[in-house]
Amino acid sequence: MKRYLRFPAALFVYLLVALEVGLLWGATAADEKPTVAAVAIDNFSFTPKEITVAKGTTVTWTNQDDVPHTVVSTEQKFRSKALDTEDQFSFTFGEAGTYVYFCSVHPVMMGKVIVK
Ligand SMILES: [Cu+2]
Repeated sequence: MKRYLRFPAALFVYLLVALEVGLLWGATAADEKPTVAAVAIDNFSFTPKEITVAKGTTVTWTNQDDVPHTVVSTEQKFRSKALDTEDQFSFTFGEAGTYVYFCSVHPVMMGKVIVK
């Protein structure tokens, strides 16, 4: 008799785990808005050059070049220090809008963050 009980018990545990995983997945899927975004600085350009994020998102720039770069808002909303290789700069966008920025060392380098 004991032998027959073992299977349903194992199945029950299995179903519980499956249900829990399902709930976790559901919660992740429902949480549509990412709160972090990344922009790489590589080969004298921002990648992606233009990024659209939800309000409240923190964008992090990482300098992957061998030369220093900066991340400076044209409207002075944010300004990084000179970023050496692998240095990072983060800014949290709390308000909707279009934020154009450039590298003050190489002003031809431009990027845009669109916050919705
Ligand atoms: Cu630069």
